[in-house]
Amino acid sequence: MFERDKITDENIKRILESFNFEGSFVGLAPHGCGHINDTFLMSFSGADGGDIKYILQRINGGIFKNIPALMRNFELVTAYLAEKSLKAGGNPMRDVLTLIFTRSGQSYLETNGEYFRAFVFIDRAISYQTVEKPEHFFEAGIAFGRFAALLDGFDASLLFEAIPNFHDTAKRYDNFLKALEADKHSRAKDVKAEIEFTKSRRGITNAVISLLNDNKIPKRVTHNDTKLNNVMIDDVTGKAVAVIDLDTVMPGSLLYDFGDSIRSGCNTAAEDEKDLSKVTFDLKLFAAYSKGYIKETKKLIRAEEKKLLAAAPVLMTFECGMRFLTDYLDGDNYFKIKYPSHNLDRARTQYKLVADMEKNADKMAEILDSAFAE
Ligand code: ADP
Ligand code: GN1
Ligand code: MG
Repeated sequence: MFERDKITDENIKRILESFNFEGSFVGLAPHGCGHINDTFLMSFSGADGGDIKYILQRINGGIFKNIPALMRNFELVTAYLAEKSLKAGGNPMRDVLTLIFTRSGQSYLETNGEYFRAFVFIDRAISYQTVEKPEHFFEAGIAFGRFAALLDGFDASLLFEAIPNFHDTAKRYDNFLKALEADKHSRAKDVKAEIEFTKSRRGITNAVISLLNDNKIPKRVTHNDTKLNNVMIDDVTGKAVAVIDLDTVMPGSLLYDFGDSIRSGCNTAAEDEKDLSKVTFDLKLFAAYSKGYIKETKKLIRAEEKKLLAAAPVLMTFECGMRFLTDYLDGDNYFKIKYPSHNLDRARTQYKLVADMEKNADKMAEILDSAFAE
């Protein structure tokens, strides 16, 4: 097994030989705070002495079972978005995640059982872990809303389902029950309150998936992982530059994307904050994101989706908390952790947010109404 923040010298050699990088290699270091892949910043020195940077990722082969098909999704979606950007007079190398291909024309490299891909580094931009300025979150709303609108014309049937049933909250609930039943690490006794909390919300798990399966709300091409740190914000202008982390772009509901952004961005503390008194749901941030997202998607959203927009954040936050709790019970096989109770701390923040959102349901609906009225 590899250590997650290291790449063997042999693989580094293969990577440098294989990908079409410019300049001479200077070094590489772990980068970012993603929970799934191993991400590194690579530095090169250009012929003129200038710095050239790339992002290198070791794709999580434990989670993504068919990496060639996943990368085909990446190629299709990024090419589609780059064309749209060009047509609109944009700069696709900056506003779309841009793959670096290998010298033999592949979008990834397999070596010694590990899979790597490389991207143009989006420079002079930050992916925030928590919202520092409400304007940034408004911009995140614009970026994810525009992403939905741009992909409205994309043929969803071309996409491979990288993680089946990803936002099927009812199936996630069944997985939670299985992990609880197995209780492989005898952790259930220490998380009785969280187990109760989960069971008491069983009734909401079908809210979106049943409508999607019955074709009562549209299946769209969605991002499915719209957390705040999956959008890059320009250092100078504060505007959103690009939506990144396209592993889970799959057919889904727009409600998932809206809900997951709210889950991650409206928290007044970090996702793994231990002091729950710091974790609250921020309605002003909810208003900022909603304004941006609805501005871009107003023409797209159908009445049946609109009705569920206020409930989507609760569902997605509950689902995410339940996934963290399930992984904790299961022995932490899915999300990267830094210490043994990390997933439990994450689950607790999510459940605190769920409780807070439930109390604010009416206000959330009012805010959405005014965003639609603008
Ligand atoms: P994960 O699936 O593990 O979340 P991501 O693709 O989101 O992986 O990448 C992890 C982090 O790396 C991002 O949150 C961002 O900070 C950084 N990152 C990823 N791609 C780029 C890029 N092309 N340019 C600059 N930073 C990037
Ligand atoms: C993971 O990959 P990352 O860190 O952007 C996860 C999301 C969760 C999120 C919780 C493929 O997102 O579904 O909502 O952690 N991604 C995957 O922070 O499972
Ligand atoms: Mg990410």
